[in-house]
Amino acid sequence: MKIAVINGPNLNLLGTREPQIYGVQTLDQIMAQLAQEAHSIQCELVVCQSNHEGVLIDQVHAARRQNVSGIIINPGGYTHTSIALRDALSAVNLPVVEVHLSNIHARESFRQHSYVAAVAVGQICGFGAYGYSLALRALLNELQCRSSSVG
Ligand code: CA2
Repeated sequence: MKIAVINGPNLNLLGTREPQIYGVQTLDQIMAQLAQEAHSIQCELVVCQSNHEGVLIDQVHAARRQNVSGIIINPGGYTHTSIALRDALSAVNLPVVEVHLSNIHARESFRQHSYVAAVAVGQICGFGAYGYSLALRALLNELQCRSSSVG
C-alpha cells in the first residue's frame, strides 16, 4: 500500500530554528523515521515538501496517478489560507489526515482555522514529530475500515 506524505512551506527549515515550537528534528529525519515505520508494516511512502502552493496542488493531483491510497498532509501556513489546496484535496477523493507539529488551536487566532480540516478524515496536532506516526496509524485504520465495509 502506498501513502503520500505532503509537507508545505517552511517545513524544510525544521530543526534549524524555533525548536521550542517545532522540535529539533529536521524534516528529513522525521520522514526517514516514518518511512522505516511504514516499511515495517508493508507500506510505502511517497514523500514531498514544497514552499509553493501550486506545486503542493500538483502533488495532490499526482497522488491518483501514483496509485496512492491516502494522503497525510501538513500544509504549513497554507492550512490557514488556501482554498485551492482544500479544493484539490477534495477533488482527488482520497482519505486525508491533516497533521501539525504544534497545537494550532493553542496559538495565534489566525492559526486556529484550517481550510483543510473539513475535507480531512481528521486532524492531529500538538504532538510534534510523533504526530506523523499517529497520522500514519490513523490513516491505515481508516483505509482498513473502508475496505472491510465494502461489499
Ligand atoms: O505546527 C505545524 O506543523 C504548522 O503546520 C507549521 C507551520 C505553521 O505555519 C502552521 O501554522 C502550523 C510553519 C512551518 C514551519 O516553519 C518553521 C519556521 C521556522 C523554523 C522552523 C520551521
